[in-house]
Parts: sequence; structure tokens; C-alpha cells
Amino acid sequence: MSSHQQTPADRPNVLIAGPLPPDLVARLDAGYETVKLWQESDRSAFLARHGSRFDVLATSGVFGADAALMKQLPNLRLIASFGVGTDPIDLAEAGARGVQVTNTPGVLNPCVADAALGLLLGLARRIVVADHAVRAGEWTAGRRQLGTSLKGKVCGIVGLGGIGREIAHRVSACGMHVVYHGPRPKSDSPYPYYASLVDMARDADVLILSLPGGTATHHLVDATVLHALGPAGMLVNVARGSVVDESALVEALTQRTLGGAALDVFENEPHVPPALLSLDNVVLTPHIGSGTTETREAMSQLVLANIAAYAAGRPAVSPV
Ligand code: 8YV
Repeated sequence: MSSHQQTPADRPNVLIAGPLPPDLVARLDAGYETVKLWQESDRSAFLARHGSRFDVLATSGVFGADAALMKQLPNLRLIASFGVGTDPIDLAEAGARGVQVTNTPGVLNPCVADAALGLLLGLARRIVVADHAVRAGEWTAGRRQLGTSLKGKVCGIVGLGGIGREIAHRVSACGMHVVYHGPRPKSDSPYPYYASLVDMARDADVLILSLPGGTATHHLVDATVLHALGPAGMLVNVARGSVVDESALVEALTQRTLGGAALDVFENEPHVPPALLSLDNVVLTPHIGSGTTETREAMSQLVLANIAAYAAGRPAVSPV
């Protein structure tokens, strides 16, 4: 058996990296030997003493799995991640150690795309600002700033993968013209492709980010891109905070060289730059793109299916 094949285990020992959804944790507890790493008061001491016990790590696109953690788990065979993004998982280290990595692709595409559309509408139609005004008893307090229509506007999607395509359908239904940017054109896409993100930002009214995070896309959206999007332009990010130069974004929003931003993700979550909190041209949500009961359940089921496949010596259901 090569080191890249999984070793079947009767009853895997599952280390749970962080507080995954309680019903997923309960089902892991019911099926396997589990330890909740975040509940250990001295994590390093615990791992030094017991790290060799675990063959499965259950983690997420937030908690990840770095090389240091993998080194403390010498018998690790499977990293089952709750989420599609693998940027906080050191895939090279996992590969070198023969550790299988699985994630939860596909099942979250529609809900993340819904979140992107909701953020865009919330920003363009000033729904969040209007809600605050009504709650503050300001319905009749002066003239309200009008919103921006989406119809006929150009929506530039950065990353036309599964989520990006779902976003494209939704904004098309609002009458927007879709264009896209990514590492290469997609032969099966009907939308115009831009090899240059700056060129697309210059031509677009809205940029929606739905690309993977990680070193390859770090600060892809920088001051130049934001400047090209311009004072009427809107940025929506449901991808990763790391893909945007957040300092440049704060500067552009406060100086009004960018029209507005609707952000579900941030560079240093859960930290949100304080300068954003008082702006009326932003919408801020706490990484809720996949956060519906239905989608989180589907994600949980995929995590469980991948661990069950490993336990039975079967191929992973959704390998990375
Ligand atoms: C989170 C996500 O993983 O799928 C992803 O990559 O960012 C989200 O779905 C999820 O919220 C778990 O923390």
C-alpha cells in the first residue's frame, strides 16, 4: 500500500479543530472517538501527549490545518474540512504526508450566490441604510438618497467557478450584463472574458469576488483595481478577505474614490476595520455566505460521508 492510500480504521479517532456546528459535532461524537481541540486548555501539551492517537482531523475553511498542526498528528490520514475553501489548509504538507484532504464543494454554491445578490441589492438599493433610518424613526426626516438600478449595468465576476456561475444567473435576472475574469477563459461560458482584471474593473459597474483565497490570489484586488472601478463602482466580496488589499479598500471608501462595498469576508476575521463601521456606503456581514440551515446541513453530511468513506476504506466522496 502506498503512503497516499488511506488506511481503513475500524473506529477513527477524530480530532475536531474548532467549534463546528453543534449538530455535526454531536454526530461525530456519536460515531467516533472524538476530542474537541478548542476545549483543551493547553493545546500544545495535549497534542504533544496525544497527537499520535488521531487519524482524522475535522476542520473548516476557517480553522484550517497548518503544517505545525499536521506535524503534531503523525498518524493523520484524513483532513475532512467543512467548507469549500482550502486556503487555510497546507495542501502541500498534507500531500507530502500522504494525508487525504476533503472539502464540501458544490452544495453551497446557490446559497453563497444568494448572499452575493443580497449584499449587492442591500448596497445598491441602500436597503441597510434605509432599515436603520426606519428603526431610528427617520422615515420622514428629509430627502432620502436614491439607490442605483442594476438593470443594464455591467457586473464583472472574478472567479467563474460553481459559485460565480450561480451569481451570473442571478444578476442576469436583474438585467445586468455579465463579464468575468479568471486565470483563463472558460470554453463553456457565454460571457465575455477579460484577461486583465484592471480592464474589467474599468468597464464594470460592479465587481463580485467569488474566487479562491490563498497565496495565488493575495491582494489581487488592489488600489489600482479599486481606482479603475471608480467613484460609482461597487465591490461585493463573498470570497476571502485576503483577495482584497483591505487598507486600500478602506482608503478608497473613506475618500469616496470607490462608490461602495458589500463585504462578507475580511482580511483578519473577525476583525473589521473600525473605519468601515461609520460609513453609509458599505454593507458588512460576518462571513455568512453559506449560512443557511439547508446548506450547512448539506455541508455537514459531506463531512460525515467523507469520514465514513475513510473508515470503510472507500475512496473519498469529495477529495480536494
Ligand atoms: C465556511 C467558507 O467554511 O466554504 C467556505 O470556504 O468560507 C464557509 O462556508 C463555513 O462558514 C465554515 O466556517
